[in-house]
Amino acid sequence: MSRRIAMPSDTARPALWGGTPLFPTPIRVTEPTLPPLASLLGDLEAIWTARRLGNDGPYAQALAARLGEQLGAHVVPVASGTAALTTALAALGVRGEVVVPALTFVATAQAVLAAGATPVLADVDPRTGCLTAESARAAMTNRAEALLPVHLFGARCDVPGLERLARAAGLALVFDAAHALAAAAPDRDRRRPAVAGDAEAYSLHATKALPAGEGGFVATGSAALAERCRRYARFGLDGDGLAAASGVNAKLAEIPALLALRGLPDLPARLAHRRRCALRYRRGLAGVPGIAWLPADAGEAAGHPFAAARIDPCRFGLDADALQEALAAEGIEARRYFAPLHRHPAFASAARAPLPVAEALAGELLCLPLSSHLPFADVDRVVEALRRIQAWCAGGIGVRREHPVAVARGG
Ligand code: T4K
Repeated sequence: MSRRIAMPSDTARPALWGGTPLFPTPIRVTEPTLPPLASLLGDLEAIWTARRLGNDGPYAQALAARLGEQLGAHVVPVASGTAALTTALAALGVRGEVVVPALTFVATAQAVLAAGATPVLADVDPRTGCLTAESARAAMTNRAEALLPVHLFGARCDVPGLERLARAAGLALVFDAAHALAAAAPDRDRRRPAVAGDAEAYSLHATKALPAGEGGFVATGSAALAERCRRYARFGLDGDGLAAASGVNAKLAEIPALLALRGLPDLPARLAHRRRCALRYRRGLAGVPGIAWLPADAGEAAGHPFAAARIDPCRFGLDADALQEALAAEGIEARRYFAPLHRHPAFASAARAPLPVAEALAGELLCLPLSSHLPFADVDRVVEALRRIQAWCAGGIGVRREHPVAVARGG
């Protein structure tokens, strides 16, 4: 007697294998949340009337003042997060080696080069993906002049440990806080620690929780360093109009400054929404084999800039690349943030030793859609997509035959 084989229903069939896409209109991995257009008209009119578009105009100044109050720091607005990093390093006079975590966006290392210094790569913590004092020490030589840790995906680095190391070794310490905008939200209870290290560099890119389009800022506890940052970002010019030091044009223009300024009151609500979405993903996918998260503990990811899933190919049934493709077929954009820095030809020689943790994490990471206004229903549909893809692959339903990139299970 022949055995009957149960055929999966069409709703169980992922789109890549012929099912109906769960998002007929594709969704992006992220998109900016903007203030209502009507609420900006008065400001736009003021800018039009004054014809003041840049050069430390009133909106850039107001943004710096407001952020400064909220961070309890001196704030220098600049043209991008990358410019914020370069500005901080250049203003600190860093020209030698800078220890950078291998797992970050390429901007972190590019900013070091732009400052005229040399990035040296260090491995990262497996639970957070961040640089640790130990991994930094292992990458340091006597040419080291600075540490440049990244609060990756909003997970705060071990700030006290890195500050101790920097102090003991006489190094400058700049934090890449592009993913850590949560620190810029108002802190009514004054529980937030002071600016870490010598300076923190933030991004106001369109993909961030406080989007200006392009923009960023340096936050520092030192008035003198803030002044050197301002000068560097303004062609090196001093008040007398003469260049006293090297510099670039990295000033923040007025319209991006306006967008960030008017978005600032909404920042706490945006961060809270991102956190709720991130927790919904974690809850919705709990128990699905082969899915973990970075940082491992949701509580560590202040502000949840990304929903960074880790895909174990053997347990999930697909690797992160193949899953990205399967999600794209569902109409879901997911991103492989980040290729480790030493995989970029420009930084291949910046690795002095193997970087096994960064390498392993980068091989698994896949960022799922997340924005400050993503509907919960969309989170739930992404969860459904992941569940049906995993169930399909776990069932081994023709995966290996029909999809060449699927991996063998159990290995
Ligand atoms: N340090 C770290 C750790 C960083 O992650 C970054 C930047 C920096 C430093 C440097 O900060 P910035 O100099 O950029 O301020 C994006 C961003 O360009 C970049 O800011 C971000 N990190 C990086 C992780 O991602 P792409 O090339 O992936 O962006 P793109 O254009 O593919 O857009 C991603 C998604 O967002 C797409 O679905 C489209 C959507 N999008 C994008 C833009 C620009 C919108 O909906 N609207 C938009 O205006 O780099």
